[in-house]
Order: sequence, then structure tokens, then C-alpha cells
Amino acid sequence: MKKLCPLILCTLFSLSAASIETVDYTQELSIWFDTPNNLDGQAVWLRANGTGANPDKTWESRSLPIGNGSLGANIMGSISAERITLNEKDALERGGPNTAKGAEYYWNVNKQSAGVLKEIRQAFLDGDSQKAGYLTQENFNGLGAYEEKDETPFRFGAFTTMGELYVETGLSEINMSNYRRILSLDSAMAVVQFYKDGIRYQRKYFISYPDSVMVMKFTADKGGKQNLVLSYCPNNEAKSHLEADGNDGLVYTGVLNNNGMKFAFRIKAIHKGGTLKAENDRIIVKDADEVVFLLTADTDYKMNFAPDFKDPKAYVGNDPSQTTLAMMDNALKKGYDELYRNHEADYTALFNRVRFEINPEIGTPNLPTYKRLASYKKGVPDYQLEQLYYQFGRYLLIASSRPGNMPANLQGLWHNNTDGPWRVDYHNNINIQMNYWPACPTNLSECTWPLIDFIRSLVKPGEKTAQAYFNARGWTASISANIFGFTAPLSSKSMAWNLNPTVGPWLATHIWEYYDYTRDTKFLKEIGYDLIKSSAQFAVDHLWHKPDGTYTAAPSTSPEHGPVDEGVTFAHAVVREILLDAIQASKVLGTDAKERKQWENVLTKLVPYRIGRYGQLLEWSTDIDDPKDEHRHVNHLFGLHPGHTISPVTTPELAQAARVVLEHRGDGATGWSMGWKLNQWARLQDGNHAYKLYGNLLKNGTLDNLWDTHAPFQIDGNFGGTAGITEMLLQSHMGFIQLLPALPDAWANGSISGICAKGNFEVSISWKEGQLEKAIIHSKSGIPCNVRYGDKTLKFKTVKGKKYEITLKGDKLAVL
Ligand code: FUC
Repeated sequence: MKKLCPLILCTLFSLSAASIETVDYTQELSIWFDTPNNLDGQAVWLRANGTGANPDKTWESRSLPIGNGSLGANIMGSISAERITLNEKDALERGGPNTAKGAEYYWNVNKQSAGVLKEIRQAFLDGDSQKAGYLTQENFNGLGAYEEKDETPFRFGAFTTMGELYVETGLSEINMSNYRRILSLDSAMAVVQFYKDGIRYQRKYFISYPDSVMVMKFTADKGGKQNLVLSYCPNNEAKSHLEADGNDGLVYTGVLNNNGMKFAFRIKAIHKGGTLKAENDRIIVKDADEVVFLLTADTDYKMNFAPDFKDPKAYVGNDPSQTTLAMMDNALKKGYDELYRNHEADYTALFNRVRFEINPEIGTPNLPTYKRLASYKKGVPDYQLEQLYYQFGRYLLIASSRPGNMPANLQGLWHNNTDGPWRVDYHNNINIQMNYWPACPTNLSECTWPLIDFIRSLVKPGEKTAQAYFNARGWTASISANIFGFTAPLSSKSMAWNLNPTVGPWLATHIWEYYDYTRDTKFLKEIGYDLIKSSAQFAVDHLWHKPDGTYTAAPSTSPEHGPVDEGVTFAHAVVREILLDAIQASKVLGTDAKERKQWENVLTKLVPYRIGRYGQLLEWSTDIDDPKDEHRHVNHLFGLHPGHTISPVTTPELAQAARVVLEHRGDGATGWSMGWKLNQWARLQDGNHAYKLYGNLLKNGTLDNLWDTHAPFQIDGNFGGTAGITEMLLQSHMGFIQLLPALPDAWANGSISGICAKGNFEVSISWKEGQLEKAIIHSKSGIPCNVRYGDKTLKFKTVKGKKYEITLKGDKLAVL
């Protein structure tokens, strides 16, 4: 972020600073507030059921999230007590085979409905779509409920809070000034600073991935000022026990009522000066100069790719009271400075790969982020806020998705209640996929690993779902998944959202994407290919081979929209994508030539894209589209984005039909929907319209802490936004690298470095007055490079490890 007044706050604070450093973190790439939060929302434990709003608005819009992929926390930064909400995504979740009725009951969620397909398809042939719809609705739901009130024990489950910590400070807001609550994206650290009675107080918080520990440091520029009482409020869905651990710590053990999942955390406090003691369930600090709290947390959850369907403990692993002990021993040995150094090195190695600047010559005053957002909403340009939002998406992915953990869920990793909107689940009809759109393009391919592991966890249970409903080979999943391999449709008869068998193949396209960006052939051979192939097998088998020789997805629905159909565009687009992926993957590995022929054959006979009476890309098999329809889902444009079967360069007529759909749908909607349309407009290479969607996402789908809102808070829009900006600047999905394909007029000057293109290229681009200045392409696999800028093209061979500078020479692209 541009540093307009780097010294002002520094100086203010440094006048009296003696024992604490005087960094002004607001001058870094940061999200910050200048007023403290109140404590009204503490541990209210309200359930935001269904699609309900979060009851704690302050938490939702004014807390600061930190995390390391498994442990997450939100910092509220109140004065009289620090309130910290805690989460464990690896993984504190209710539901699963260890619920009271046992494993066999848990896994008995699929209806055996494949036998009904013949009748449904005959009804379509007879033109009786009502009968087809009725039969589908009665048979293509599942046996497990989505709401706790509809089923005891609740087996689908929900992501749940690990409770809240409070650190009472004994300070009031009287005579308090210069308050700052800052999330530094440069160092992945939250900082709270303020003056009180002339003394400068500072709290710092970070969660380390390499050392699996949360670190909290309380200091002041005057000695003896730390009078703290640390206490904890547990999740009331658990039996829990909290006790002192020696003189300087607490140990908590809990067991979730619903499924017996064990979880634990430990806290140790290290103080300088004064006294410190652990008493029952509290840590009491008196007159200390400085206190560092270390927190380690874990559950007994174990990821399982091949669960034994009879074993209630299939997902039960190590005892968390032991694992947290080992983590704590390690953290205590290292101490604050070393823990911070490790954390910073680990985080910056990922985060600093990408730099982004828009119109660097135009400065914006360094105001608190919520004030900047408010003036942006009124139409005041703020390019640095746009940069910040972009990088915040990368920050959030690093904080919520690191190898060895579960993927980012509907709220990433941050949730403050016992149950939440849509169970804070893995929603497979757009949301989890959107979470991972920015991973490879923004040079965070490692962060895809939790998604890859999650997909692997769906295969064995997903084979049962594929057989039960379609008598199909391979595997699939349905609309909602959990950490315990849930792949069946839910019990609702509302087919519009609950019938969605192509979400499995959609997930599997991410496996190919990962390969396509990284060109990691070992991965493809050892892990990726089987996932893609078995998904392609499902895709083929689940289609209806009609008497006229065509293949169509019957029955299917367009996500959350419209009737049961004999073949929706979305389902066909996904099938097209996974079959193309499988064909390419089998060619890369030189395998399955015979099966490849079948995939190619199905592709040629799959019902094609069709253009309707308004010039729109048809959403359903018949032209029932309504130009006034502003539904948030735009899944029938899957081929435009995230797929690659529609493009203005290669299929201009279809691209035009997709444009008509986007024009009909309009530029508003929920946060994630605006994020998606931003990507789709970018793929249409209309930079100004993409920019309009980005503006709308910031103006109408963003909370004060820059979290995306549906409403309520849902993290997918953050990731969709970051992915969309990358799509505006670089595209590589059509077999060539396109530089600045959708640069808006407003971004006249700028640069981005370190983003990635398919083929394992790293790309840096700078532009001036709306024109390419130069691009540096780093070839990391040494494959030929095919570049486009506008209508100019350039092909050249590359050597692995070499960088190539591309510029405009006259009206041609040239490589230096
Ligand atoms: C999809 C969307 C909803 C919501 C839910 C979590 O089903 O249609 O708007 O985002 O996911």
C-alpha cells in the first residue's frame, strides 16, 4: 500500500516508547480500525440456523481473522477485555459415523434409486415432464437431514466454535486515545494499540503454521502495567473440563455431545516482571511488564480416504491432549522471537510471491479501512483499496488452507457460533470451488492441497452414491459435504438445489487444474489421474443415451433454479470439462487409449450448447429463459468460467450468447455471485464491465473488515474477487497466455508480478496508459510458450528455468 505519511503515527507513538517497538502497521498492507469493539456479542452462542444472519454483527464485520489452516481466531480488540473467538478446522465438527446410532446408520444415506431412471427418462420421451419431476423428487433425495431439528442424532453435522477466550485488562476507555486494531497482511499478524493515561499499550497476535501455535503478546511502554485475567467460555455443545496446568497454564479438554469428538487446547503464559499464577480455570497476571500467551489446540479428527463403513471410529485419530502437549513443548522451547521468525518466514514465502499496484502515482490518504470502504461506496476511487482486497483474498487462503488440513469451508475457518448458516459446510455447487479459484493463478498452488485431500476423502463414499442413484462407475458427491465423507443428496425434496450429481466431476476438474498449472506429472500419475478418470467414468455413466443417439443429463437441474430437466446446460458443460480433462490427462500419461475413445465419442454426441430466442445461451433443454430473471446462479455459463469451452477468441457466437445471459442477470446479487460474474465478464474480455462487477462486489458485498457477505458473511466472494482480478490481467485457459485480456480504462497504469499461467509459467506484467509495457515470463517447465496481447500473437520455445521479456515492437509482440 502506498505510504503517504509513514512517520506521523510512528512519531506519535515513539515519543514515550521505551520497551516496545514503534512500527506503524497501518502503513503496511493492512486492514485497520480506529475504534475498539464493545463486548456485547460475547459467547451468546446463538445458532444462525438455515440461511440466517449471524447474531453477532460486530464479530462479523469488525473482527480481524488470523489462522494457519487448522487453528483460527478472530481478534475483537476491546479495551477492558480482549475477546478472541477460536476455531479448529482440523476439524471441530459435529456429525459423522460416531454419532449415537453408529456407523451403519450414518452411511445409510443413499436411496437406491437407479432403477427409477428408466421410468423418468421414459416420461421425458413421452413429454410428461411433470411425471419426470415427481419421480425425481420422490427418489433422488437422500436419507440424511440438513437441519438438526429434523433428525436425531444429527448425522450431517455442522462446523462449530471452539469457544472464546477473554483477557480482562482492568482498563477502561476513559482517557484512551490513538486506538488502532490492525491486520497486517505483510506479516499475517493482528495488532491492537492504544494510549491510555499516557501509556502506550500493544497486543500482537499471530498463528504459526510451522509451529502449530497461536501467540499473543501483551506489552506497554511502561513496566508493571499488565494486570490481566485470562478466562475461557466453552462451546455449550460439549462436555468440557478446564484446569490449571502447572502454575502458568491451563489445559482444556472437551468432548462434543453429538459425536464424541475430543478436542483440547493448552495455554501457557510467560511473563516478565510482576507475578503470574494459574488458578482453577483462570490465569492471573499482576503488575507484569510483558506477557506472552501460547495456545495450542487440536481435535482427534483423522482424515480417512478409505473409511471402513462399519467402524464408528473411522475418523478418530490421535488424542488431542497429547498432540497439543507436543506442540506446546516445541513452542516453549522456541520462545516468542523464534516463533515469530518462523511464522514470518513461512508466511512471506507464500504471500510475497505476488505484488500488485494500480495507478501508483495516485495516492489515497491512509484512513481506517472502513472509512475508505465507505467513501468507495459513495463513488470515490481508491485503487489501493482495490489492491488491498485482492491481496486479502490471498491472505485468507493462506490463513485457511494449508497442506495437511481441511479445505476452507463456507466461512473459511472462522465461525463464532455452535451452528451457522448452511452448517458452515462444504457447499459443492459453487462455494468450495470458488474458494480455490485464486489458488494456482495467484501462486499459491500449495494451498490447493486441502481441497485435493478433501476430494480424495469423497471417492469411496462417493462410489456408493454413484451406484445408488445412477448405477454408475466412479464416484460423485452432492450439494453439501462434511469432513466425514458425506456424498449423498440431503433429504429435502427440493430438487432445484438438492439434485446435483455433477458437483463430483466439477470438483475433479480442480485436480486437472492443479496439474495444468504445476505440470507435476508425478502428482498426476500417483494421485490425480485416478480421481479424474473415475470422475469421468461417473460423468459418462450417469448420462442418458437417448434413442436418437445423443447423450443428455436426465434428470438434472440448473443449480437452485428451475425445473427438473432432461438435460441442463450446466450439467453438460461440466461433463464436457471433465471429459476433456480426462482425455488430456490420459494422453499426458500415455494410458487408457481405449477408454479415451469412449470419452471422445460421448463428447461428440453430448447435447451441444444452444442459443435461444433472445440470443441467450440456453439454461435448460427448452427455451424457457426469462430475460428479467436475475437469479444469482450463473452455472449455465460454466463453459465460459470456470470451464474453457466458451471463449470470445475461439467460440465468439457462444461467447456473445453468454454475454446476453450476463446482461439479463444484471450486475447485482449476493457477494459470491458478483464475484463469479466478475470472472465471467473478465473471460468475455470486457474489462470495464468486469471492473463494474468488482466495484459492486466491494460496494454491495463487502463488510467493514473486507469479508465478503452473502449476506451473511461467506468467504467465497473474497476468493472469487481475487480470482477475478487475476483473470482481468492474465488468462491461460485456452491453450495460450493472454496478457491484460480485460484491463479496465480506470486502471491506466500498473503492474502485477508473480502470477501464474497454465503450463507452469510465472508471469509479471506492467502497463502504461492502458498499454502493455512489458511482460516477463518465467518458464518453469520449459514447454513452448504461446502468447497473445489483443490480436497480436507470439510463439516461442522456452528453456526450463529461463525468463523471457515480452514487449511491443511497433505493432508486433517481440521476445527479448
Ligand atoms: C449456494 C448459494 C446460496 C448460498 C449457499 C451457501 O447454495 O445458492 O446463495 O451461498 O450456497
